[in-house]
Amino acid sequence: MLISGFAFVPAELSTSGGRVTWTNKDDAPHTVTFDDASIASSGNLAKGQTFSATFSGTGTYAYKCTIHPSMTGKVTVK
Ligand SMILES: [Cu+2]
Repeated sequence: MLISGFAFVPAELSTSGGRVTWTNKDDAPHTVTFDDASIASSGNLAKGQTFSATFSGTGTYAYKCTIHPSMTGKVTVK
């Protein structure tokens, strides 16, 4: 998963579970912060930094960048 052009790419990911990793390709810092606060937030990611989250249960997990709240994404675990 990329963070590029002030967007999560792809914005929606479908997966059977496991680990998902985001890499910030922008010069600006971004976060990956889930609505479900039980999933740890990335904190600020500088350019080139990565963040991984592991999903163990099925469901849809919405997230956003807290610095730029118009940046949103979803991970669906089937
Ligand atoms: Cu951002």
